[in-house]
Amino acid sequence: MRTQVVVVGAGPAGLLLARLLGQRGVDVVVLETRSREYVEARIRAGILEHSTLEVLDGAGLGDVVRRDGAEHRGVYLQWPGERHHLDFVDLVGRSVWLYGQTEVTRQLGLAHDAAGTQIAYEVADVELHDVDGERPSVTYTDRDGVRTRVEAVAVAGCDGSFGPSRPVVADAGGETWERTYDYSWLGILADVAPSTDELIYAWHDDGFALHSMRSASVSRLYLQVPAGTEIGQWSDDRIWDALSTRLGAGIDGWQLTPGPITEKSVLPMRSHVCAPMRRGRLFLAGDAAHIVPPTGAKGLNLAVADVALLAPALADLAAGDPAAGERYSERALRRVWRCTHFSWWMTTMLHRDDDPFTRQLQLSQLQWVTSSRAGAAGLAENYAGLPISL
Ligand code: FAS
Ligand code: PHB
Repeated sequence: MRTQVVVVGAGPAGLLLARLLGQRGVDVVVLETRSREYVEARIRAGILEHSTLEVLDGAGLGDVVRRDGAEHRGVYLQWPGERHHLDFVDLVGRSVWLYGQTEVTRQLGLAHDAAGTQIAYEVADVELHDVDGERPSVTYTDRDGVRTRVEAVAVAGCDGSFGPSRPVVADAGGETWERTYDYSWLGILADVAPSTDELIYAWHDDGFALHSMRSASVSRLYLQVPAGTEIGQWSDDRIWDALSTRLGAGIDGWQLTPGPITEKSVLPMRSHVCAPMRRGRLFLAGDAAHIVPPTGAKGLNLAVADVALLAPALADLAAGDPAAGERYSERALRRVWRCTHFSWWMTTMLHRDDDPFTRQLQLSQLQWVTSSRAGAAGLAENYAGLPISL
């Protein structure tokens, strides 16, 4: 089989890249190990940056986000006794959109249905070949057990942090940076109206907590737990009690309304960057190239930014320009490192640390970004206002 670009992975990066390439008339084959139902049900990110919405507009999905999502002007930062709102629109002229990653993936799937994109779900034994040459190929076993080879002009590694693409780059001398944190997030979905209009990021002596949401009737909340926590150690009551305490029940009479928990999981926290984000005709995008702790709401948005840079480069490569893609890695990594720093900064500022000196630094940072317009604008620019290409 021959095509122009093979996309490995049908998460948001792979599906969006395939969509943008298809719109440019590029032939694409997408390979995915999981079932479509599994991929579309994965509960992950919830916040779309302004620039992400602009990219989704280009993919023909912006209107559904504006219809079904919710525009947020900013977030609350909180520590015991104090809650402060940062208004991103006032600070940097850009808002963010609450719209779940599951919906992004589902809507991309519908767009591919309409376009007739070739997506093979539930494949196995995916292997990449000859990426250093001009005719790379990918072999895989389809769900009927048939071993297949696809030859292409380029391969896009959108297969996340445990897929086959990243090791292919590492094997050629790619550099990796890793930072692990000694805490994780326990996340819940609950069938209860949010107790806040916009997200609350809370610093507390017991640990960090985040009140997010998915709709007017579904809340999404997280709390810091020690790394290695087993979900069974936390009963629903214990979760709600901890969230209520950490999110400041009692501040100006505010209360957290609990409700039925429909999903709970523990998400480990780490930062990881792989450079370069390519090897020959293999190009990495999304979690295949980088992982950020979710405190800065950057994971999904970074994947979108990679794809927005990669799609035109691969289209030019497919059209016969051998130099296309030369600058992709360098351009993408500028934003990757900016978002990696911001995610590390939000994480280390907000999560409980055992060192008393560090706790004073954290509180000083929080007091600064909520009292200084310059400090607030710096956070707002990184959270809501980064352009696709820095
Ligand atoms: P993905 O991991 O989403 O997609 C990669 C795809 O490749 C998967 O479907 C996988 O099945 C497939 N694949 C893997 N190996 C393959 C192979 N050999 N062959 C073919 N396909 C293969 N980000 C936030 O901003 N906020 C959050 O709250 C947040 N929460 C998260 C919670 C969890 C549990 C996880 C794991 C991540 C979370 N993230 C969050 C980050 C997340 O949203 C990612 O940034 C986003 O999914 C990146 O999209 P992709 O790069 O497409 O990677
Ligand atoms: C979410 O809604 O899942 C979410 C929002 C903001 C974050 C992380 C997760 O920083």
